[in-house]
Parts: sequence; C-alpha cells; structure tokens
Amino acid sequence: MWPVCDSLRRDSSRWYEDFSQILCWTIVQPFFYDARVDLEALIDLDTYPIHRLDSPVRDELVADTRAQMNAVGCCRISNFMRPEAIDAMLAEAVDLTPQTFWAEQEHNPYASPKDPQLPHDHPRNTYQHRMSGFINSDVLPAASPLNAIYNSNVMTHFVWECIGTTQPIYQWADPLGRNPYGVMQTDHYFPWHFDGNEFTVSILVQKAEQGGVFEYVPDIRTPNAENFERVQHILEGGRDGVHELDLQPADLQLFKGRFSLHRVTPIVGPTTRYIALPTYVHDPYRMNRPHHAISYYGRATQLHHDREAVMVDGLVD
Ligand SMILES: O=C(O)CCC(=O)C(=O)O
Ligand SMILES: [Fe+2]
Repeated sequence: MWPVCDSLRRDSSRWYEDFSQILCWTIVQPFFYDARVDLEALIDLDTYPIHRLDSPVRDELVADTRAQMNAVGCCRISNFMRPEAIDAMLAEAVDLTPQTFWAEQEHNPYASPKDPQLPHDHPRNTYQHRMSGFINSDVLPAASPLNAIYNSNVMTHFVWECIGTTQPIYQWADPLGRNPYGVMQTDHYFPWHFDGNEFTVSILVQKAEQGGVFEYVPDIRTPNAENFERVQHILEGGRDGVHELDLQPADLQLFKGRFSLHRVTPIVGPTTRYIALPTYVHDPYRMNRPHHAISYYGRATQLHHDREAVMVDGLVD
C-alpha cells in the first residue's frame, strides 16, 4: 500500500526495520494518520479516503456534505462504515444491552425542569412521553469499535470540515453522552428535543422493521434566538419545515442537534433499533446540564454539577 515505505523497509538494517514504520508515518506520509486507530478496518476508506488530505475524492466528499448541511442542516454519507465494523458494533451493542439505561418519562425539548413563570403551553412547559434507552459512553470497553471511531482525530477533523465552521470542534467531555448507543425497542418513542452538544454523528447499526425514522427541523433556533413560536408549532403537530432521513445501517449522518429540533418516530415490530451517536462540541469543557444528564443517561456525575454554570451560547439549556 505504501511503496516508499515498503522499499525502505526491504533494504533496511534491523534498526531501520524497527523504526521505519514511525519514519514512514511521520516523514514520508503526505496525509493524516492516527496511529492509535485502525480506521481502515472500520470505515470504507477506499470509497471515502477521509485520511487523505491530498485526495480530490475527499475534496468532493467535503464539498458535497457541506452543500447538504447548508441546504438541509444535515448530511448523509451512504455505506460509510465497513459491513464488518457494523457487525462488530451490533455485537457490542447487543452484549451491552443489559446495561442500558431505560428512560420512561415526560420531557420538554430542552431536557429542563418546568418553568412556572411561563404559560402552560409554552415549549418549556410542553412535556412529551419518552420511552427509549442509552448504552452510556462510560460502559463501552476500551477496545470498543465505537470508541475507536470516536477517538480518531482523522474522524474529528473530517466532521469539522463537513460542518464547514470556522470555530474548532472537539470530542465532548461529557462522560455519559459523548458517544453512546441509542437503543429503542417495540413502541419506544424519542420525542422532539434539542441536544446539549452542537453536532452529532449518527451511525445506524440496526434498523427497526418499521418506524424509528429520524425527523428534524434544521436550524429552527440559533445560538441567540430560541424561536419558541416555531418550536411550539412543531410540538403541537405542525409539519412546516420537518425533514425526514430514512437512515440505513452503515450510513453516516451528521446533524446540528443543538439547533435542529429532532425526534425518532415510534418503533414498529420486534427488531431493536441500535444507533451509535458520537458527539462534537465547540467547548470541550462543558457538559450536559445535570437535569439533562439524569433524564437521558440516568445520572449526573460531580463533573456535570461542577460545569453546570458554563454558558456556551444564549440558549436556555
Ligand atoms: O436515535 C437517533 O437517531 C437520534 C437520537 C438523539 O436524538 C439523541 O440521542 O439525542
Ligand atoms: Fe438528540
């Protein structure tokens, strides 16, 4: 695969043999490589060479995803993952299912407490029934394929380019919500909400027989404007501006979860829907607010409480 490196290795002394790999990566290789992560085994790098900064295919891919993000606040890259990686993720998720935090509760789109100062039909006081689960990030084993994707700087950089932002993005500090698996079974429903983190990648691992469709309203709020009126319209069943994305296993989806109201429609049929959810943020220090962490992931850590007061934008949550 690397002709220059291979010829160096063939003719080399033992010392060179030992260090040629490092030299190849650090000197000869003209593009990114994250030495800790075997991306080749996880992502279809032949079709999507996200590690090759010099690749025109990568340039086109980034341009296409940015165009999708600009048009509809969301993008999809079909068959991004290798089938073997999806098999490994499914095996991991099934294995960890007994450790799922199942939530059956009412919550508003902001995962925040009620506000008695506001009218009862205000979006902050509009609670919808949620039944769904998360395999929290902190139960993933060290060798988890989902952790491998999330820990890849190549991946973070690629996501950043697809978003087309001038601000840096980071992997999230939140120990529970940073890269969980979402788990939904028969009749489960994940109602309209905003995420605490700005950007979410979704990798569908197993699709429900029917339902379990991701719906979203792109950029319904901005960092300084809640747009409660439009949010209320959607909560009351309005469909203005609602998009659907019928994600397929192995696709990658990227969306702006903090600014796009979104939900997952009820699951029909006996097949569990599993989805991997790596998240990205502009401020790597901040986490979900404790109320949000408790209602989504079952608990809040001391860190959630310590960082509760940090504000990253002008939004209520
Ligand atoms: O399951 C999905 O497709 C989206 C999940 C989601 O919105 C969330 O975990 O906040
Ligand atoms: Fe979400």
